Amino acid sequence: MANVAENIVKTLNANGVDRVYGIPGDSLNGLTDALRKDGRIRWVHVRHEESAAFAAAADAGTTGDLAVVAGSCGPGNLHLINGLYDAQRSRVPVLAIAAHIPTVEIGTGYFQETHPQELFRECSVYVEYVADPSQMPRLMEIAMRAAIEQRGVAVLVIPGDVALSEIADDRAVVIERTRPLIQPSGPELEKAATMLNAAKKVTILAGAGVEGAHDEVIALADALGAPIVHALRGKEFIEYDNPFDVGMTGLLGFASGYRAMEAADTLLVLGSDFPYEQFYPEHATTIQVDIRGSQLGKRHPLDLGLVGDVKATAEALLPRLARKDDRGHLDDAVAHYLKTRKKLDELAVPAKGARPIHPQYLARLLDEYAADDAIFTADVGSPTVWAARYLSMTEGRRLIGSFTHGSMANALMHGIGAQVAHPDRQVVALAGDGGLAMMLGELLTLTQNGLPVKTIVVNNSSLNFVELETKAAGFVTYGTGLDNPSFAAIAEAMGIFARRVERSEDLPEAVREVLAHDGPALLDVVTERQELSMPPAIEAAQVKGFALYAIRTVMSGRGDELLDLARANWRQLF
Ligand SMILES: Cc1cc2nc3c(=O)[nH]c(=O)nc-3n(C[C@H](O)[C@H](O)[C@H](O)COP(=O)(O)OP(=O)(O)OC[C@H]3O[C@@H](n4cnc5c(N)ncnc54)[C@H](O)[C@@H]3O)c2cc1C
Ligand SMILES: Cc1ncc(C[n+]2csc(CCOP(=O)(O)OP(=O)(O)O)c2C)c(N)n1
Ligand SMILES: [Mg+2]
Repeated sequence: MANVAENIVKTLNANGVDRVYGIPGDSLNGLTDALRKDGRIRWVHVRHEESAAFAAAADAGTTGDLAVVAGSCGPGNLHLINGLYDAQRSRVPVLAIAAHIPTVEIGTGYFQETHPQELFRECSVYVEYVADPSQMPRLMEIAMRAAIEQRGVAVLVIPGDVALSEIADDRAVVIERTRPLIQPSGPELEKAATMLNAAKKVTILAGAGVEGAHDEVIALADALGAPIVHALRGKEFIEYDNPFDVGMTGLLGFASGYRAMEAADTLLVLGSDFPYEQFYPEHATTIQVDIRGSQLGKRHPLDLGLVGDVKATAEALLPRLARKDDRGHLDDAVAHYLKTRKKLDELAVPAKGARPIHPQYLARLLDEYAADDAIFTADVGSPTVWAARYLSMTEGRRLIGSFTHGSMANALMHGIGAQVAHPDRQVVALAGDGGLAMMLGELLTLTQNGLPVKTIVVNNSSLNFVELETKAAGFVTYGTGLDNPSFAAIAEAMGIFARRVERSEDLPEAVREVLAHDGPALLDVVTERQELSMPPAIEAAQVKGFALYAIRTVMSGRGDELLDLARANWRQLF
């Protein structure tokens, strides 16, 4: 007779899951032994369970399929939590097997005891404790279905002894994702069409929900004469081959993205949960389309909310729209975008002489030399800024980040999952020096599992993004400096091909070499610490903040730093 763990492995096999991320432990013995005996599923051995969960998030995010992680009892599965939050908030399907202490010890304060159902509650769509083998395989099926249908994390909490118990029903059910056609009703579509037809200046805000609807959204923009602004998670799906593209909005966005929304009399939000209220236009009529009704009007008051899949809704809406012949709004927005783009590109140039390298230049070179179907991951911090502004998407490229959960150190861990899921594609992890150091041991995961991830370190000797936020808020920076070793030397000691670059003139060759290397490779780039990532429209509060920062810096005797800041950024300020 099979035991519970063997049935789990059988079910995973039946569902085409051929890899599990994790670290073993005695409470997981049932599962790891079942995997060993079966032999068909790859155990992706990481060095920190957090990495297993982030890797699974990127795996699921780039394939659309269920990814699986496992952690041992107590601290083992507790380490999964941050990565599971990331997966949950990015809405990707992940199943976590959280092993638990022996059933007889639960509630006694036993060694490694936690209460996983409570711990995982907030970062999951489903979490259940398997108290008895008779609950399986039903709970396994429910958990998988919940993760797949609700696009989120499902957690099964299984004591080691239950995993080793005989199962009465050794079935293996295949769970396929349903693909319903969801679109607004006829009268709702009519209402939307009437509003859009009456509008003079329509702008589209496109988010991650436009995945798979590229051509339909472009057709909509064409009919409406509407510029397309994107939210960060929409970038990878709508920026490419898009004559209506006017860039991103938000603090890290483009001036043109902000302005195209400001100038609109009607804003059409398609599959976006763009969170920053102050960037929505104050007076425009707002129409939002989202596949989940509960998302409607969450960020900004609506004039019309529609539940629908973007692709199906756009298709249904198109025949109801009268083509707008007045292209003034669109032409203005596109012209402004080209101007903004040019200004940003002017910053992506080599630094003079021995001055530290501009991170924009590094990002531009990566964009130029990376494969047409590269998967980029970017750390939370300034790497997110450079990725958003300088990595151009193609139909084949992907951009993965911890964009909604916002956790540091994600790039390498996401890179691991992206590379496992796509062994033949180029995976480029744009890491911060703070982020890389936080999960440095994960470089060993690359060597141990033979993953050719290219890790690019934006080495600015600081928690740079926090420095900028601090300055903008009018505080003197504190606790943000990083004393770094050579990351290239560390990588080499770990068996990774590495280069360190301190001068702009050496960068192009090094980028090419690292990207072309057949195996894991790391590029340690010493970049300008004082680089500014200016918001598209600086609010009065921020100007005041910078002024305040200047005063406080001088008063605290750090005027030299202020001079450095000015020297590094005169290009942007004047
Ligand atoms: C340091 C940092 C700075 C950031 N700065 C910015 C910034 O300046 N600008 C910016 O834009 N973002 C920024 N972000 C990211 C930001 O936090 C949000 O994650 C992002 O704006 C959300 O993008 P989105 O709306 O495309 O995706 P999501 O938040 O994932 O929203 C997608 C929406 O689409 C819906 N949906 C899914 N599928 C469909 C479908 N088929 N049809 C219809 N609807 C569907 C979902 O229900 C959801 O409501 C930053 C993040 C970090 C870490
Ligand atoms: C786990 C975690 N801790 C702290 C933060 C706050 N935070 C956001 S960005 C950042 C700095 C990132 O530094 P680094 O990786 O060096 O990137 P940089 O901005 O310097 O390029 C910090 C501390 C966070 N987002 N996540
Ligand atoms: Mg840094």
